[in-house]
Amino acid sequence: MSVLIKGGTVVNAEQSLRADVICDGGLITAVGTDLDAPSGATVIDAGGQYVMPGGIDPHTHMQLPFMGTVASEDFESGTSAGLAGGTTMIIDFVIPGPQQNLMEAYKQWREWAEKSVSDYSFHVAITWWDDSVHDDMGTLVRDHGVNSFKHFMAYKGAIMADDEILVNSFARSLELGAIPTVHAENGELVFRLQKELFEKGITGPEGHPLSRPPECEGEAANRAIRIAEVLKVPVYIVHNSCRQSLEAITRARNEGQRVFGEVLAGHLLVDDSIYRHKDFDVAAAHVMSPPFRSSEHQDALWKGLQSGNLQTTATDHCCFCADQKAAGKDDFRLIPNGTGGVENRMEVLWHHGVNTGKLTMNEFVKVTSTNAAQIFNIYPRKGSVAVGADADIVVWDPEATKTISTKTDHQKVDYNIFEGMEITGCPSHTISQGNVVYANGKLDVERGAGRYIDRPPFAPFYDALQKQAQLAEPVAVKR
Ligand code: DUC
Ligand code: ZN
Ligand code: ZN
Repeated sequence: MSVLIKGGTVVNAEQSLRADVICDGGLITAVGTDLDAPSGATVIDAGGQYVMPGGIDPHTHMQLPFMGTVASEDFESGTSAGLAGGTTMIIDFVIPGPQQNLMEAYKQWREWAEKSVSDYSFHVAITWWDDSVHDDMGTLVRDHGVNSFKHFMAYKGAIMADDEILVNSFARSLELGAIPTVHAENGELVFRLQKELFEKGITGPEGHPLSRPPECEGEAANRAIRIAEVLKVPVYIVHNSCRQSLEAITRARNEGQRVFGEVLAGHLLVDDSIYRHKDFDVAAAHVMSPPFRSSEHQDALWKGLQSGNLQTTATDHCCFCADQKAAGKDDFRLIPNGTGGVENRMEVLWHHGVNTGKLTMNEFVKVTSTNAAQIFNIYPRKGSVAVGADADIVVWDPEATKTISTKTDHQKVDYNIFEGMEITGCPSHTISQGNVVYANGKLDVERGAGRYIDRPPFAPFYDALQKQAQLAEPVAVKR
């Protein structure tokens, strides 16, 4: 299938220009003025619209088995919802259970993801440690296109990585040319605070944010960053929700450390008063970790995005319906953690970022697509409207308006955390692998059309880091 996108303004991270775009054989084959349509091409009139790289959501959890249940959104429905919102690739997570063989978990997730309708890739979580984990990390990087490993510093007694695991895995990541990523919350403190609150009779969702204060996140972010500093490995902190973790990142970046930070659309826009909602279902629908925070933190996060200290936006899309959230009716600790948003990330970012003047259009492209492609080493195949890149494109209508609602979205969850939000600017068309998969409100997707995207290791840059680590070898004093 070939497609000509005619008369639009191409917006990339580095520049905007009036140009037509031709997609053929799954790739972008021409970007230029007054291009003629190849015979049989579908022509999209992009007059008055922006032609941008499809979004990359670097943090989703489709059909994740978690807290005694399984996330309601699967890889087919979740990637479909993503395409409806202009997101053409997700990076999801393989999360082995404690002691579960890494390769076995990886194969399981690959099988689950085969039904994806858009491209996808996987970070792999390190939830325990022994020689087999060390060796499997090597196999994953060398033979399976994995270049990032995730560490949960929270979820004690389940998937939490303690300092010993962090140190082993960060050091191994450097050896392999992979980047460690962390969910930064001090799991010991969260565990203790949860228990104290529950014993004081705080059993409802209001206990959730109280048990996970910003200080717990700031401490963990700083610890992960300092471990990475000592081991000389870059590090990526997922879903920063508060000023404290942003400050840890900013401080380290100012010192020249290679630290990256992600922020969720939800953390920018939803505030923590929701946890005190009278209706349990509404409050519980917002339970995710780290929790939504006050406006002080939201303001800081926007500034982090504007200053470039936070580089990527994501959703942590991990959906649970009301009947699943009800598991924690009498004990907030049992409410499955997770919220959606893969369909809405780009439009809420555009509305609250570009329309308010907080972000330029080029910065919007950076934080929704290009930076993730660069950090996770798939640029310029992804994250760019350029000849030779994958034809993953969103045609953006800046005048279109809509009211976000679970009644009209495509996400497989019964509550939308942006419910009722009126936005201006959303996709008119989404093109995935050169096919028009979403046009004027209608999806046209094929189960299984999504491809697993290999992400190569970070050589030769890491070779230099390793050499630096060797140069710093101490010399014993001869006595
Ligand atoms: N946080 C969530 O809210 N859900 C899934 C995992 C996570 O870290
Ligand atoms: Zn997390
Ligand atoms: Zn997550």
